[in-house]
Amino acid sequence: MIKSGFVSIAGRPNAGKSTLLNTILGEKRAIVTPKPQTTNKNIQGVYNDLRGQIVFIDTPGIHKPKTPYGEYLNKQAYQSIRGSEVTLLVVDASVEYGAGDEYLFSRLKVDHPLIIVLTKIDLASPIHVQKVKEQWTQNYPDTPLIEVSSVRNFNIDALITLIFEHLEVGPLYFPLPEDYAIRLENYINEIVREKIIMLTREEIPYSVAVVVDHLTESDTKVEAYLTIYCEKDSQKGILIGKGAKMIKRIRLQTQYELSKFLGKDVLLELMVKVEPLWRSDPKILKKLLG
Ligand SMILES: Nc1nc2c(ncn2[C@@H]2O[C@H](COP(=O)(O)OP(=O)(O)OP(=O)(O)O)[C@@H](O)[C@H]2O)c(=O)[nH]1
Ligand SMILES: [Mg+2]
Repeated sequence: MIKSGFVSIAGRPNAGKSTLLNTILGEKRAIVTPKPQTTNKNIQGVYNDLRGQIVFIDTPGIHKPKTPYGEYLNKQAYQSIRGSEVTLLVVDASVEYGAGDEYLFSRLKVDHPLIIVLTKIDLASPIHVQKVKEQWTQNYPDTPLIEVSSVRNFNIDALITLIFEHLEVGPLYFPLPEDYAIRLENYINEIVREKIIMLTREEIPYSVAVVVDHLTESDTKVEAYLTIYCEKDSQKGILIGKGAKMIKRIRLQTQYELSKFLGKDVLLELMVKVEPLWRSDPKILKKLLG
C-alpha cells in the first residue's frame, strides 16, 4: 500500500486552478482561458509518483452566484471539497484581496487539512505577494501556505511534497503506471550515483555503474541490494574507504534522502565489485539499461 487520497483544487474563478492541475500532471487535462468560469464541472486528474497517488479534482471557481447556473458551479466545487482528504485553496497572488475573496472565505467549510496556494507569483512583486499572504494567514492562522507559479513551474514539487505530508496510507484508486517498479529502481540508482559523485574524487563517478540486484517494498519499508561496479582495485579502495567509512557514508546519505522522500524506512546493502570491462559486459548492461 501507498499514500493516496482525493485533493480538491478550489478557489475563486480565474485564480489559476486548472493551470495548476495541468502543470502538476504535465499535460493539458483541463482547459485554461483568461476568462472566469472556464471550468464548469469537476475534472479529475491522477498524479502518481514513488510516494503514492493523488487524485486531484479541479473545481469551478467559487463566486457569489447570480444565476442558477452560478449556483450549480459552486455546488460542484463544494461537493468535491466535501469528499476530499486535502483541499488546496488556490489564490491569485497578483490581484488585490477583495470582496470575492471575502465571499469565498465566508463560504468555504473544510473538515480536513487545507493548504493555501498563492499562485501566479511570477506576475506580482514580492511586496504584493507578502500583502496577500498576510491577509490569508490572518484568515487561516496555522494553515500551511505555499507560493507557486504554474507557468514557471516554480515550487510545484514542494507543493506535492506538502500534500503527501497530509495524506495517509490508503487504497490505490487507479492502477499505477506499468513502469512503477522500474521507476523506483532507477530513482534509488540515481541517488546512489549522486552520493558517489558528491563524496568521491573526480575519476570515480565516471568509472562506476550502479545496479539494483534485488528490491522489496512494503507499506513502511524499502529494502534493496545494490552492486557498485568499478574498473580497478584502486577505485574499489576509494569507494569503500578506510575502515569502510566511505561506503558507509554513501549508504547512510542515500538511505536518509530516500526515506525522507518516500516517507518509509529504507535499508540498503551496497556491494562494490571490480569488473574492468563492465562497459562491455552484456549482463551488466542489460541490468543497467533494461
Ligand atoms: N503568469 C501566470 N499566469 C497564470 C498562472 N496560472 C494561471 N495563469 C493564467 O491565469 C488565467 C486563468 O487560469 P485558469 O487555470 O483557467 O484559472 P481557473 O482558476 O481554472 O479558472 P476557472 O476555471 O474559470 O475558475 C489563464 O490566463 C492562465 O494562463 C501562473 O502561475 N502564472
Ligand atoms: Mg478552471
